[in-house]
Amino acid sequence: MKLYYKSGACSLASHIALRELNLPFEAVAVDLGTKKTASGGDFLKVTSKGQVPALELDDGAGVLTEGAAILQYIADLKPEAHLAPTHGTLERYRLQEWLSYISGTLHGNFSPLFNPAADTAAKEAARTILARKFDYMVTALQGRDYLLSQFSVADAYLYVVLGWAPHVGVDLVKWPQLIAYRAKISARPAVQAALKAEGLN
Ligand SMILES: N[C@@H](CCC(=O)N[C@@H](CS)C(=O)NCC(=O)O)C(=O)O
Repeated sequence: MKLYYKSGACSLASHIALRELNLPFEAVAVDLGTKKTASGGDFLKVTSKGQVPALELDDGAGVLTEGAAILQYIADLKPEAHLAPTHGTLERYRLQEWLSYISGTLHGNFSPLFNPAADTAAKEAARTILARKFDYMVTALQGRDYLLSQFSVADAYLYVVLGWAPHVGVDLVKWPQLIAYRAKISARPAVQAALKAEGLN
């Protein structure tokens, strides 16, 4: 498999999942501005969406896009590791519920903050919305270590998205519970390995 990624972007969650499971893969860095891969290849030929993560599957099975799908695909390669609950169970729907929320609501509200074309008012509005969502996340995580009954790919995704906050003027110090949650996930060897591979620690 080949994981197309940009350092620190949402693709880091898929990268963490691959390392959690010790799966063989090649990591290919992408310049999202030029849509070129590190070796000068045309990323738009890999996926015309031009977005990371993109996972090129083995045996010519094609390219999978969308973090929520990729994370579940990776988790299901080693079900015994329980990075995703078993298909058909309520817990599996809980995982999908979280992946949708993290992608659509959390990640989605970061987008204006990364968009140089967004004006100050749009950015301030996004910060206000994110603050409310972070309050919700504190409630959701109250009394639990992880989003589900154990570490899952949803935690890898939430870890990555929360990590963007200080880079866009949202100080997580107002949410010490989220800082503690991130610290716990950060301590995982696979997370450290993925950060190192992406030049982030
Ligand atoms: N819906 C996609 C969104 C992926 C996404 O927003 N990727 C960002 C990096 S975090 C990206 O590639 N941005 C470049 C672009 O949109 O051109 C998913 O959930 O995977």
